[in-house]
Amino acid sequence: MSDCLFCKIIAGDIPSAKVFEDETVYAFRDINPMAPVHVLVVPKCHIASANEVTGENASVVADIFKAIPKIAAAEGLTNGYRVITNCGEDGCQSVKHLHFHLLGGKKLPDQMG
Ligand code: DGP
Repeated sequence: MSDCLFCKIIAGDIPSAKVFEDETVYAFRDINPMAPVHVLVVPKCHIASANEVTGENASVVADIFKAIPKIAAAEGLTNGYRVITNCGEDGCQSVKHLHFHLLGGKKLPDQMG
């Protein structure tokens, strides 16, 4: 998608601090980190949100969850971490390209806002 921020990051048109890349997955540091480690893990193909995951494109979600333990290990998250995806208006999703926040590096708060 030509007007999608994360598609531009994946294409290299907008710079990012890449931490992982394979055929289907790209991961980079969040510009506004909420934890000592805050990585965004995204599919290279444009999927707008978790609500647009279908039988056709769901394999990339498995690819993302295969990548996450590798990224967590590389980031030294030996004591655990959190994975979050915000979806739609009520989920406060600001970028309309499916992404998973990988957060860790400290004990995270146990309640949701
Ligand atoms: P969400 O609110 O779940 O849609 O999260 C979007 C995240 O994307 C938010 O934590 C900030 C991050 N973000 C927004 N613009 C950029 C950018 O240009 N570069 C990077 N690295 N992260 C960005």
